[in-house]
Amino acid sequence: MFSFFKRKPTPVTPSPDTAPEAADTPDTPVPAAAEPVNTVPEPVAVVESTPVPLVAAEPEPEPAGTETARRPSWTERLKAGLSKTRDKLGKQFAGLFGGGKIDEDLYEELEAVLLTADMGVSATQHLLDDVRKRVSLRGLKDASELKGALKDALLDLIGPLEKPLDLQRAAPLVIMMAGVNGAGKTTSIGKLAKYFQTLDKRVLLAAGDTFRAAAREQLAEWGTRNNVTVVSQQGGDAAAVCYDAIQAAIARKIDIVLADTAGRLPTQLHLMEEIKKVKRVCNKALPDAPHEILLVLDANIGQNAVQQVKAFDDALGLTGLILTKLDGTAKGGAIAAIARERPIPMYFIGVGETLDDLRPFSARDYVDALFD
Ligand SMILES: Nc1nc2c(ncn2[C@@H]2O[C@H](COP(=O)(O)OP(=O)(O)O)[C@@H](O)[C@H]2O)c(=O)[nH]1
Ligand SMILES: [Mg+2]
Repeated sequence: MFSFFKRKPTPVTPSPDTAPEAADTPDTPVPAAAEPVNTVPEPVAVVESTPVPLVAAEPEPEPAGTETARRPSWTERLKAGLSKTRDKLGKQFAGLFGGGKIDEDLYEELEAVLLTADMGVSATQHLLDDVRKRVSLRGLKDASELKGALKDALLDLIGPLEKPLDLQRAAPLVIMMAGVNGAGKTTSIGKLAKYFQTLDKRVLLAAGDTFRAAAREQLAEWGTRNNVTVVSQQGGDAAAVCYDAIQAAIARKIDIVLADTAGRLPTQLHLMEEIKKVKRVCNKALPDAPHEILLVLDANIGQNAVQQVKAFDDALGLTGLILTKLDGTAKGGAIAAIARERPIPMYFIGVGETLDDLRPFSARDYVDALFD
């Protein structure tokens, strides 16, 4: 049986059953409302911060005093987060949009600017063609009018990436993370746990990065901070952990399971097989699970993100993306490259390391933060 512990996971007696096999067998019965079952070979621990129902995150305290003590709003943080990209683009745009004639030289300069923001060749070409059309349709003559046309073109390009995550369509809704090491998977899970709690959702975390003890501890830490349960296992199999987490979520009427996974490169085929197995086993624990497979991308890799998106999508069938660390890079244009080459919904973007620095992606806010 599972054991439920306060904070410190303690091993429980292992069963002779071998869960990875059991979980991987097509005929494995899936209990409708599972008692947590001992289907794993290794000790399983559920770290429970508190047995009371999950509480919605507390509203940010408004410090008494002046307006200046106020925590910056999301729009302000988004703007600050995108400041590197904006500064880089802005300086160049200032020259471009300053005035003068719209001519071929100007288009060439614009092309160079878009490429340096890591938009990639295809998106850059697309944007240039679109801007040319808008310029001719609107009869624009002066370079100062180009900015509006470019903003509109960019908004049209990245707009389709904006899609709300449908949290209602299953309970528990199982969200599996994927991505390379250090992309921000575990941190994003911590942030999302809090974000979903503010929407009155009951959240459970699955410590599916079983390769490193530190990864388990890191997730347990996020669990404690957010007051949510973390299902983890010492050593062993990510698929088994996720299987058990889903069973526990069903039994406890949890709304959302966030499953962490170990980092991997898409070229590491054995590791890609391992994550495919996690996906299959989730599906055995609950039909249609995982409902979401999110690739977490570090914005610092710029347009190389496109290759990662394609490779993970081909292997796993991604349902969405999370772009982290936009605050540390001037390569924020990568979103345009993704929109052009593999338009998978960009559910969330991250602009910092605190709990509140991950929010749903808004194409309009993004374009405004880049240009204004
Ligand atoms: N500046 C910044 N750092 C981030 C962001 N998201 C994650 N990180 C940091 O990136 C590092 C790796 O994150 P982690 O979640 O452990 O990556 P994982 O290996 O994919 O699980 C940590 O130091 C995080 O604090 C972000 O949006 N902005
Ligand atoms: Mg991690």
